[in-house]
Amino acid sequence: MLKKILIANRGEIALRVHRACQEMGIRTVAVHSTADASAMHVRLADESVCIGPPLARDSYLNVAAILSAAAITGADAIHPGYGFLSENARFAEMVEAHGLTFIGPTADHIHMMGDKIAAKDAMRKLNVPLVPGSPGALESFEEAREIAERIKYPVLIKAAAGGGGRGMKVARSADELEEAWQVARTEAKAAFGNDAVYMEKYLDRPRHIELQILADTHGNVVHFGERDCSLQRRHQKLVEEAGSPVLTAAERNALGAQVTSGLRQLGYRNAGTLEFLYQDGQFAFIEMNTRLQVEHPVTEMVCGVDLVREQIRIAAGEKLGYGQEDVQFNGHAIECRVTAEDPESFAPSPGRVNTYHAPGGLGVRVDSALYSGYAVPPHYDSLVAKLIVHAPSRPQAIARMQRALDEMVVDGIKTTLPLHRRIMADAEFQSGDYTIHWLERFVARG
Ligand code: MV4
Repeated sequence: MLKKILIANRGEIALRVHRACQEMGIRTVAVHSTADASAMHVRLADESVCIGPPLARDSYLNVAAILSAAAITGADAIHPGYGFLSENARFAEMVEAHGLTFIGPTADHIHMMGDKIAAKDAMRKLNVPLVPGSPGALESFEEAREIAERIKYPVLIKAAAGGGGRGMKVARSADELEEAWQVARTEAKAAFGNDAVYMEKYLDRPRHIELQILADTHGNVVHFGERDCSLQRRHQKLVEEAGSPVLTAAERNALGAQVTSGLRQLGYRNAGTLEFLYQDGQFAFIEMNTRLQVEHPVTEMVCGVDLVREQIRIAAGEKLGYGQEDVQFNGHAIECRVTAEDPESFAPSPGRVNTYHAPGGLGVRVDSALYSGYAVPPHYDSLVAKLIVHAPSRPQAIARMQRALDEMVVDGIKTTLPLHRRIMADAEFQSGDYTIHWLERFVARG
């Protein structure tokens, strides 16, 4: 088993990884910027190393500083968390080249899934359902026009190096295509240094449903069902649920069987999430994330699994030790992402937290690095707490979330707590009948 893990991250996810390590008897090394010297992840870790100034590029993205920190502390593995270097194939490669274990997939699989065209190619070969579109990169405007005529407008042009909503252009008719093609390519070149683009039929009212999987290094692949992440604004998720309010067990099992058999053929390892659009009863794969995700706790609550512990066991070469038939789905879980932002304008609101009071009680979990007196620095992601509830049914989970939101206090900075209270009280949210467009409209109507 691994003896000491360096956690190459900050905030609540650094704590989340630390907690799994502690329970496994593994020592932890925190790394931090000068802005995070008094952060909770630094306080709780067994050891800590300052890796640079506040700007992420100089600290949490500073590969040389992180590898040096691992060397001087004698760590034998690195957990990247999410964001920062978590999906950087070269980082994974360098970690392993330095004789350390990267707690995640192989550099080759990270690289493959980072190229959205290569990822779709792989899924096509594995018979995972896709959105109709170009078979690969668009070679010319002529080809774009022919494919758009065939699959019918509206269509989307997406950057191969994009993902997460960056570098997408809609063409609603033939006269919008040339501009979409030009702008998409120019922006892709500027943003990613790669102007490869591809085309998909534009789905106008999908849900965003993702499937969690784990794969060990002995050929065992298991899925842990889906998360519905449709409640987002400008590609930032606010609320996630497990399971989706609209999916049947039969649909979940069929998709899961397809995906796990595909990933076994690929030789994928560690944790992964496949993102799908779901509309009119059909799934269409769009992207795969090769990291632990922010919203992993809702899956943990419903399946009773510690996904970080599993990631560490897999990285140490252990077998999963259970099969798909052992994974049970119990009740319903909801996560609210509480951010340090104005709940109406979403303007960032860093600063000192005077009072922090976390809710508790049956079925309530808070993943947060907050404490009373902590100053939320302005340099990083605005997430300050994930409030997660678990209950036997969706209506009971909503009632529990409302109760927990009312108990929770974060004073001194603005947070999105009031917005979460409004969402949970909304009849349309409660009905479960929403798409990826619902939240923007809800926020706009105020
Ligand atoms: C789409 C789509 C409609 N049709 N692809 C945005 C993020 C990136 N992961 C993929 N995205 C989308 N791809 C087709 N063919 C609509 C979106 C989309 C979206 C997807 C998931 C969650 C929120 C979204 C918000 C706007 C657009």
